[in-house]
Amino acid sequence: MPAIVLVGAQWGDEGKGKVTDLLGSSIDYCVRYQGGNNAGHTVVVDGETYDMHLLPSGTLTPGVVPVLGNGVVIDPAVLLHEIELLESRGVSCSDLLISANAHLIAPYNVTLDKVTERFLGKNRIGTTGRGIGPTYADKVNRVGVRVQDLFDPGILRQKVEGALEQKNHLLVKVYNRRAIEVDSIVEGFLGYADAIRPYVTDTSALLNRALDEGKVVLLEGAQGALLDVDHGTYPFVTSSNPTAGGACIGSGIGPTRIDRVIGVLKAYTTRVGSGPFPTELHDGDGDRLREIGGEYGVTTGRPRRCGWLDVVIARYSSRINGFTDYFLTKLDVLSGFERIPVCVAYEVDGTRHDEMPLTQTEFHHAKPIYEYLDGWSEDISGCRTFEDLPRAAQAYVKAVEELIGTPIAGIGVGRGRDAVIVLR
Ligand code: 2SA
Ligand code: GDP
Ligand code: MG
Repeated sequence: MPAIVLVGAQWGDEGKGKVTDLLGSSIDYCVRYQGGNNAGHTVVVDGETYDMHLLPSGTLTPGVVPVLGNGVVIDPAVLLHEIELLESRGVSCSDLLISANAHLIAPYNVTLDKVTERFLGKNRIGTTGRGIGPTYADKVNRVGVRVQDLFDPGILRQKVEGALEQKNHLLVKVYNRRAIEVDSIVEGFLGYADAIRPYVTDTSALLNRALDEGKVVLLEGAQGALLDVDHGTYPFVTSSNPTAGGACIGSGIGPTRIDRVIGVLKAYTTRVGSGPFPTELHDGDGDRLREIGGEYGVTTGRPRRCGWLDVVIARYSSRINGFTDYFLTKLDVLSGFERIPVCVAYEVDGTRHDEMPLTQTEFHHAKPIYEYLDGWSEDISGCRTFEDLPRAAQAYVKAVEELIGTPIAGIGVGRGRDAVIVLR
């Protein structure tokens, strides 16, 4: 099997870290292709919890080579801290490889992210404040700083000067802040150069070579399809392409290399940050999903907004990603609800929509149309086969599979590595 892409099918936090970890024993490389340390991928191994922010979840599997592709944005301080933290827990990061073309998050971009959000007030995006958006803006604006610039002080200074010329104007004139000094930024970056140099390589060449040799490459998406800057609920999105197409751009492999695209779908829905969310619950059921599901941001600690499963979104996600199969996660969290609503369509100003509405305004006005499925009361965390599940839980899985029209390959029934039912 050549390359596999794994994408969050909703607004992130579907359990991608756990599913990546599950696939760990059958892959050779695990690649992050977009985003940065805004991500929070949790993996629980033998009762030990690892929160991966920048490094791929596959780092935790001995023998898997972790790769940060060209599409990732890297905060060097966070990178080195995460490596140190993992190594102090006995996880080796010595095989890590980093693209020379990945962009670096400069301290001024972290500042700008936070200041812009404050300035936006009630219209804020609800970013993680990690400098992600401004760094991708610099990349597209062609004033970004890349990993390779760390090893060429002359170019590095030139790029930082170019970037700060625009930003200091903004900071001083618009945001009433002090100007940022070129020297301090350049010195700060150069301070990381020696530590980062050993990891840097041409990751596109490496991955293509590995695929030629029959190795298995897993491309691990961060955030989720509905946070995609092109296909998500713009402007309430992240500034990269988590969708499957982004995996090629952000890793430097061609689409013909990919033969499986896994969608990770949570059995209900969550969202962190601002933006429309048709099935959001503002009642005791929402609080219950949050508490039982542990729905708090892995990076920021923010409580996640919770709601029922939305298959309009799942079908949309299947379409834009070309999912071959799904992993349905956190089914155990639904135990104990008498009946479980599933959103099958929207009503927008009196009109039924079976597909995602065309415009942002319509989506903001979308009211869920629910089908109600029977719940179950049993604790299912010990189930390891489909037949172990209570009848109503089996019916829920089958109904979801039918409604989304894509096969479900696995079901998550708990946080641990073994808490899974593999179907195919
Ligand atoms: P940003 O910081 O520019 O990427 O924020 C833009 C939007 O993208 C959302 N976003 C996320 N949504 C879910 N999970 C994410 N990772 C962390 C986690 C989030 C956390 O695993 O819990 O700890 O809060 C993530 N990263 C970005 C963000 O909420 C904005 O809506
Ligand atoms: P990711 O960003 O998609 O990797 O997801 P997060 O790690 O941010 O959030 C998912 C949370 O659910 C983590 O705390 C996981 O340990 C947990 N989790 C993953 N799969 C399951 C599951 O099947 N059941 C339960 N109860 N928890 C799960
Ligand atoms: Mg997460």
